[in-house]
Amino acid sequence: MFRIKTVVFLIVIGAVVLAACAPAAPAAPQQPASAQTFGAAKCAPNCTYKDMVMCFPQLGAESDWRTADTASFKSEATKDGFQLVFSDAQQKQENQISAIRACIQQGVSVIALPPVVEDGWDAVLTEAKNANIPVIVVDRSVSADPSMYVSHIGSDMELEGKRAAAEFNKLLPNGGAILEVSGTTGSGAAVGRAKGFREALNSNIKILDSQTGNFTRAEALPVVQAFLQKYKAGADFQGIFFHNDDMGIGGIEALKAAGVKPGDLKIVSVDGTRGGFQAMVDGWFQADVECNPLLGPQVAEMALKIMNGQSVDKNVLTNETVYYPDNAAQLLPTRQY
Ligand code: GYE
Repeated sequence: MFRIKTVVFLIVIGAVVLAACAPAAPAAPQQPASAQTFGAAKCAPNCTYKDMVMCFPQLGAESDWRTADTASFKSEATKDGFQLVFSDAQQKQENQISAIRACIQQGVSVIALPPVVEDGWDAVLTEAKNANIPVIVVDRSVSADPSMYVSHIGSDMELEGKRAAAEFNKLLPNGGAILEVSGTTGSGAAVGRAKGFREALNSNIKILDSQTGNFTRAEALPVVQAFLQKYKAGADFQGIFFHNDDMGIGGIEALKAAGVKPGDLKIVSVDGTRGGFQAMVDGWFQADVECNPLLGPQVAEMALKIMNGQSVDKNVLTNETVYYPDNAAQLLPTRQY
């Protein structure tokens, strides 16, 4: 009897002690700073495109993808009737930052930022936020805290890398070695594609070497030339992964000059531009992972919503696919970029 009482007593004491030590129930979660309130313009909720001045500090003109992206924003501005403050940063972050500062001075309604690299945006994003100017990060990502911008619209770069790897897994079922010509160092596109690619590549396929071609034809050509001097095509490596079509096209020039023939190597690229389709028709690319540059309409629509104080999604991913040589000739005339 005494024993049972002692046990009950101990259990009760134990429960009291446990309750006292348990962490306090969490306070009701704070409402995250949302797009609903941040960035709403004075004209809200009746803003129209006539009220919109969109700053678009384009990162450069390095590729056909970029040219199509720029055209998409410019034609959308004309169609909708908003003002686009366009600049070309020539792949230099400091140029993008000064363009953004000029836009803040000017008092634009929204900034659509395609960041050349991921890091180093905190200061200027804070300046935009303090000026109550909403920022939509477009295309590539930033490493800054998501509270620093309203939304991101662009491709899933990691998924693109995974898709490219899946193609090599099919093209080299017994394994082998490949080379990688990557995009701009530190850019969300290159970082994401490289990461996804490594995650999904079969372990019997080795990445022999990887160098940046900065997303341009001109810089990829010498990269492939140097590869061909160092490694024997076919024997030392069986394929090349290009992070975009322009670099693939530059690389093909180097391959041709070295006597490599279409089909000698397995080549997979990213973007799905007309140039990439032509490379599939010509037998050079075995697959082209789509990356859609036509972001103008989506970004404009979101910008107007933000101005009107409406809520928007934090991350909007573009729907994309993979293209193959078998119907490339048929699709080529329908390609918009
Ligand atoms: O793939 C490449 C361009 O950021 C998704 O940048 C974009 C990439 C695209 O130069 O062609």
